[in-house]
Amino acid sequence: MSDDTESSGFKEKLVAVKQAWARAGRLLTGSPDEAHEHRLPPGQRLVTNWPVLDLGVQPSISKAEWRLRVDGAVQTPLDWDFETLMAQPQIEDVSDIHCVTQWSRFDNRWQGVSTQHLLALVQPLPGASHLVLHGADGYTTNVTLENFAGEDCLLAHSHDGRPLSREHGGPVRLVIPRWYFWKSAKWLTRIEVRRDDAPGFWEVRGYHNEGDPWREQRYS
Ligand SMILES: Nc1nc2c(c(=O)[nH]1)N[C@H]1C(S)=C(S)[C@@H](COP(=O)(O)O)O[C@H]1N2
Ligand SMILES: [Mo]
Repeated sequence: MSDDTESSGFKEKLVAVKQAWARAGRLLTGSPDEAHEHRLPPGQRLVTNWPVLDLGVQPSISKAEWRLRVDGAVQTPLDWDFETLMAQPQIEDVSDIHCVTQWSRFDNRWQGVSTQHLLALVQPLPGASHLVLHGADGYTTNVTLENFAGEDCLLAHSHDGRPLSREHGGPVRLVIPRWYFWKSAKWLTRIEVRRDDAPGFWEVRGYHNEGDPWREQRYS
């Protein structure tokens, strides 16, 4: 009798472990819909603080000084100051941050200008396929035009209703929530639209060229 109870308890544990493996496997190989039932991507842990990651420099740019240039393979290049950015239609989007160094932060409420609005203004030329995002600290990162144009992507000037702090990339950073956070360039000053791909700072140093947290595209 006691043997039976013990072995059924053991069985339950085994099933639980196998279920966990199956779930983990699904995250890597399943459809995106299945994967997103689980909000924390594989290998990530949840934090409630907000870590700061940079190259050891945090440029200090006032709103009066800030400029954004969009150039390259576009019909209409643009050069914005902060006032012009604020005069554009504004959106708010809530999304999760997933950093390749394995922390995730849920429910970030961003305010700013959608990348779709920006693209509608500059009109990428036929053949334009990739972008390089430039930060004032010399940082660069590459992204496909398609991924940049996601409806949850924005040029953010505020987080949780407050101006973005210098350490987190203020006055303006990019937010591309569906990819590891290294694609979200801080202190954004230039967006270069290209007809070819040009790997950025981390992409040439061993990071994955894409960076989908749900597929654990961390390193190449
Ligand atoms: N300009 C610039 N943008 C950057 C970085 C950087 O060093 N410089 N680091 C990237 C990395 S690796 C991460 S994880 C996030 C960190 O953003 P946070 O400091 O606001 O958490 O910014 C990304 N954008
Ligand atoms: Mo990162």
